[in-house]
Amino acid sequence: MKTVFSTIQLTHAPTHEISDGQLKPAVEIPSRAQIVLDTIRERRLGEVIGPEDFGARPLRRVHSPEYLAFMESFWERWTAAGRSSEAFPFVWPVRSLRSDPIPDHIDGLLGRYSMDAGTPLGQHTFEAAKASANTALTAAKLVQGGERSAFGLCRPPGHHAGIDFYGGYCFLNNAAIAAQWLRDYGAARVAILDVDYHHGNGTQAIFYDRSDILFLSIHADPKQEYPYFLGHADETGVNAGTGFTRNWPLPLGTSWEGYQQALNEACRWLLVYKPDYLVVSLGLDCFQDDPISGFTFTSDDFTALGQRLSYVDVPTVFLLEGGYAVDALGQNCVNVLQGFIKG
Ligand code: Q9C
Ligand code: ZN
Repeated sequence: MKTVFSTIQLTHAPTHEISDGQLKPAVEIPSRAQIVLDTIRERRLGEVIGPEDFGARPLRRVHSPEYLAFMESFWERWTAAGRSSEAFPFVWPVRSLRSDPIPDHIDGLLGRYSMDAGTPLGQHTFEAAKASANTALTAAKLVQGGERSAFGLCRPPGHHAGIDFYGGYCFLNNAAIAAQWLRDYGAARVAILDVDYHHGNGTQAIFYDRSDILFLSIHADPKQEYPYFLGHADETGVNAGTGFTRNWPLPLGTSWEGYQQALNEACRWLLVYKPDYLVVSLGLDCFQDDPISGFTFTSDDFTALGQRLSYVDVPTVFLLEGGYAVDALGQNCVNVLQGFIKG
């Protein structure tokens, strides 16, 4: 399986994040990508190639022009306001406040275009996010060109980012951008299976009213876990998209044993839907030693996960999402990918 990666993705190097209401060391850090890359080479998964530059068009198919313009101009405006360190939003247009008009002040804009205070936005963040999206698009193009599978070593991740907001360490929704690109270049149906520990709220919202992109997500119950405000079992799509979103919220402490029933159900939906392509939002944060998560997967369980996905037998694009136990991240990630290859 080929891997796509660009070192530009390492330039987003946050120092801190606001987690559990406190300022803590950042966990979505460059060494995550580095260890995955090192393990891919050690275990000879396959060739590693750089991404192609797809430009702004595929980003505009998913994100609003206003949001992309905000991201593009953010650092200049932030420094013009006399700020010099990574940014955190702190006021949001929640119920009874207005989402329009768009504020002029950078602190208002930060809140308008974000969903949480836990996601540091720095000088090189958007550059890295664009490289990450190009990595996803290049992996999608490999599979569109006839490869059975490809791995986009995306970082920063994408699945929490919505049409016009960032959050959950995500800025551009790599999986959504790749899925939409596959639709635009010939596929009739694309499925996204999100196995990150956290619900993929951004991806779900982007495709919620559509039947041409199926969204399936298995994750920690949002009543107990981030992102709290989406990912419940009764969210199944709206209008033309009714029935084309499915969520499997699982209790904290879920093991591979408990996970498999949901995964088998999700795989059955895939068999019925018969997508031309499958995009897997591949978080590795279901791991037992993940510092911010509460499931109990072992490293071997990730091999079994890859194996199970190979039985679905659809051309598959794997895109890295979360996973914060850095020492084991390379092993866990390559286990999924080699489990898939070896079936
Ligand atoms: N108690 C991804 O995995 N902070 N994002 C949670 C932990 C946000 C995770 C606080 C977690 C975002 C891509
Ligand atoms: Zn996650």
